[in-house]
Amino acid sequence: MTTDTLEEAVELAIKGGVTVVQLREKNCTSREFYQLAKSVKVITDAYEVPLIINDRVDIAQAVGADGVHLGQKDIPVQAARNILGPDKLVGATANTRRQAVEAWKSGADYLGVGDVFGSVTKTDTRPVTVEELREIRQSVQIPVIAIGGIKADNIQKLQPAGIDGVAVISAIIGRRNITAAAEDLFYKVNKFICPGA
Ligand code: TZP
Ligand code: MG
Repeated sequence: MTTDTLEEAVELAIKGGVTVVQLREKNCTSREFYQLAKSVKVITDAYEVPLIINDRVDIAQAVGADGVHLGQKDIPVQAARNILGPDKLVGATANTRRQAVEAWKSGADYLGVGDVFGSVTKTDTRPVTVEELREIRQSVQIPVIAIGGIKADNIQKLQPAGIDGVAVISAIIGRRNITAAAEDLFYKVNKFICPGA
């Protein structure tokens, strides 16, 4: 990260066009995660950008976030929905067609699918090909967001999958000029992923 705080990085990324922020924290206490979520939410609220909390329904609820993102080892989508209610976003990671259909039928609002290009940020991932991504996209009626090693110079390869968006960490947060990196990706998402959106 090239800023002193995550809050600063989030603000710079939003200025470059990021439309949703997901807060991921794997190495901190619940108290620290809660406090970080609260302070990141001050920024996302100021820019009216939705904030989604990774893994933790309790923290999403405690800070009034817009939703939660759940992996295959987190609590089930339906359980999170029961806690958060119909108006919050419940996203799910799905890397096979079966997982995708199950999450969709359980009431997920969107799917995160990857690792599409080999992430250096998360290494315990399963590779998903562009063809598999396309099959998943065709199997569900909720937005499909690709993740994993996506950068401005490989995003175009996702075009045949017909997906709805991309999620990135290093391609924005790991860059020296966070706003410029987000602007570049935003331009390419609109050109190759969501033309006409
Ligand atoms: N799930 C699959 S890959 C990944 C997650 C959370 C990390 C994405 O990070 P990066 O830096 O954009 O590859
Ligand atoms: Mg998780």
